[in-house]
Amino acid sequence: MSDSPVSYGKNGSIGVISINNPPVNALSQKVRQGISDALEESLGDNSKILLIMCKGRTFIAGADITELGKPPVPPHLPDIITRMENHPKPIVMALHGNALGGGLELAMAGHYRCAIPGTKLGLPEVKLGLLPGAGGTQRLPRLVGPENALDMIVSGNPINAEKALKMGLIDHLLDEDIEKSAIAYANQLIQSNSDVRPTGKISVTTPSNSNLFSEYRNRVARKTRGQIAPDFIIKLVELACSSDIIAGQEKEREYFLECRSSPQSAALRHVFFAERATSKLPDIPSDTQPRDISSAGVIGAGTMGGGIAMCFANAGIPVKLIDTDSDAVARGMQIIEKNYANSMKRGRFTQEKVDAAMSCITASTEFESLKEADIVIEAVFENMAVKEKVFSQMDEVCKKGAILASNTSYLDIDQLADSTNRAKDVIGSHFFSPANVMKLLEIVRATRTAPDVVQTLIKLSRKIGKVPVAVGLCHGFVGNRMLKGYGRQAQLLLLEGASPQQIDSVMEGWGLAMGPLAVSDLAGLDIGYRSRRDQGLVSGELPEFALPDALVELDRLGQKSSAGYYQYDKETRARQIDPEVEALLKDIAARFEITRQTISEEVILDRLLLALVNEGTRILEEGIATRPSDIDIVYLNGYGFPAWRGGPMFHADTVGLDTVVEKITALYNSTQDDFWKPSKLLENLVEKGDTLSSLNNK
Ligand code: 3H9
Repeated sequence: MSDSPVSYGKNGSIGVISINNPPVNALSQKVRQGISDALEESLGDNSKILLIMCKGRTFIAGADITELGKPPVPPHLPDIITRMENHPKPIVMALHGNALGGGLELAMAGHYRCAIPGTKLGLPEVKLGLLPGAGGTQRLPRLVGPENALDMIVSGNPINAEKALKMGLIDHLLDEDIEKSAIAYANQLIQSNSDVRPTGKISVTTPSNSNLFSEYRNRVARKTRGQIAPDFIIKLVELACSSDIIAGQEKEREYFLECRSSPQSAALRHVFFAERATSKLPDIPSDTQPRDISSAGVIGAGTMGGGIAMCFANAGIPVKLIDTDSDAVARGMQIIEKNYANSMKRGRFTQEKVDAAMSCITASTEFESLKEADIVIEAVFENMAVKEKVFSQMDEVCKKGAILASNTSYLDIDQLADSTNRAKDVIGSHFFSPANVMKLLEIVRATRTAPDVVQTLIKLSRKIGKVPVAVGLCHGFVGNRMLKGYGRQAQLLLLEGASPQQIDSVMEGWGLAMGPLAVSDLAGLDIGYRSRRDQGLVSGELPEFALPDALVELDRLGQKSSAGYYQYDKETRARQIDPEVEALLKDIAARFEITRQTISEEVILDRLLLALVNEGTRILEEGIATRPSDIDIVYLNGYGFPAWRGGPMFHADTVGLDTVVEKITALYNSTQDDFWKPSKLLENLVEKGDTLSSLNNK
């Protein structure tokens, strides 16, 4: 029996090519070979039409991403696609599930396309740092026009079959029973003597706006900053308007190969697998049954609590939002309503969706109303005594088996578990602000947390649209612990001579969504100030806190008071350099006997990024993170790190660990600062000539 994932057989006059390559029918070498063989075989029989369809849950979801980093093995997809388009018998493509990337490119080379309702069609290559490399940039504009093609390929977002029908990307909507209705459709085409219809021969409609491409480039410039693929895509769609398919595909191939070998694509492919790996924990069997979560409770109706409640409501999970008095609850509900109104204004939500979500949220001042909830998350003031009291109340009220979670950013979950009689049901669920928007959820495993509770949180995260990363217990967990060293370096660089604007611009130029000082201004400088006082630190005593302490004492709390590290325009929130901050910096530097001098871009990048790398590898050493790629996912989804850089750990590999250790050692030698002692893990990896990525396969 052949082990090919592709089979060919006859159904009356129809030659049926059937692909079966679970889980997503990716176009592996074997699949390509199988399709190529089947096309050949069909030439020699009396079939009148060919039908290509897939077994399992989806049509082809694209090229096999695991093959993209390796030397390509024939037959190559673009060659198969050209053969299909030039095939003498009409080819019908029947789609279900997802027709993505190379899958949609293959479909567009067929002569007729049909799909069951709800099928997703898209060219998501840009999300992998690529562009469609098998004719997608040339055929999509021919089928749907250059405007729609630009939107689909530059965003990488799929459209559904219903929209695809309207746009002309498919010809026919099938019934749910794909096999039966696709055969019926193919027979219909035979009866109407439908002929081959090569997509490559269609001329692209001239754009109605003669400035389409330059305007489009400007429109997406901010979003695609630093990435190479989007600009290539725009050029290729423009080329499709003026050249034939052969010339267009030649250029496409050239740009595709450049993207495929770029560090950006390597980084984004790493991210693709890293995101999926976070759900797999080596010490928790994958068949561990999660607990059922049909209802939830959130304690604390502030910004965080409200945002968390919205996450449940958006996923259709009824949630009780609790606070101590009716004013606090009313304020919380008002913030939620305002957030939803903003989402509607931006077109992210419809009125219907908002109504459905709001109907899931019930506000109350009664703790008792939490007694039926399957999970309760506390999001009260960040103070151990306050949280301990809340946990003991939760323990009293909540039903047996309910999960008790804390949204703390720093505190010891073990200590919170001690205030209950159910330590195994206690866990940390660290959302990031704004909780209804930010994708990251750090799931903090305390010493006694039961495995099924961890599994439940992982599954729940995916359900409420979050990317879960399970982490161990330490001050600040993974993200904020790493941020501490990073923030400290930013402060020291300021005293040594850099300006807030310089530091932020360098980091933003490198790809971060916001530089460290702009982020602090956005979050509010008073939060850190209060926490330092709670920890007993004297204001202005340590150089790394002297400036933020001084700013808060001058009532410069950040964006909310229109002044912090910068001055902010009250209307537009645009930031401006503030001479007062420069003067403060001079005074503080003099007080600590630091000579201010010119700081280079390279020094800023090195100090900030290496701080993340050194602390990240200490976190790995201590087993707080499961694998380096989990740390990358934390930084990408919680801290605005650019995905196309792969994350701080991937970046370290890109630089080379020997260079990393050399630079960190030089920083230690010049500062004698213990923070800059290279982590043991880094030293060991360099000694063995290994990479951090080698630790990802856990
Ligand atoms: C391309 O096509 C280039 C061409 O233009 C040019 C050629 C010349 N390859 O996401 P899930 C694995 S580039 C290999 O959890 P879902 C995935 O790792 C490609 N593996 O399921 C996971 O493995 P595991 C363009 C793949 O239902 C398992 O399948 N296409 C691929 O939540 C299940 O995946 C894309 O970028 C692949 N292409 O979502 C589409 N896809 O179980 C990428 C998935 O071991 N794929 N796997 O962790 C997706 O977006 C989602 O997987 C999909 C299903 C929406 C299809």
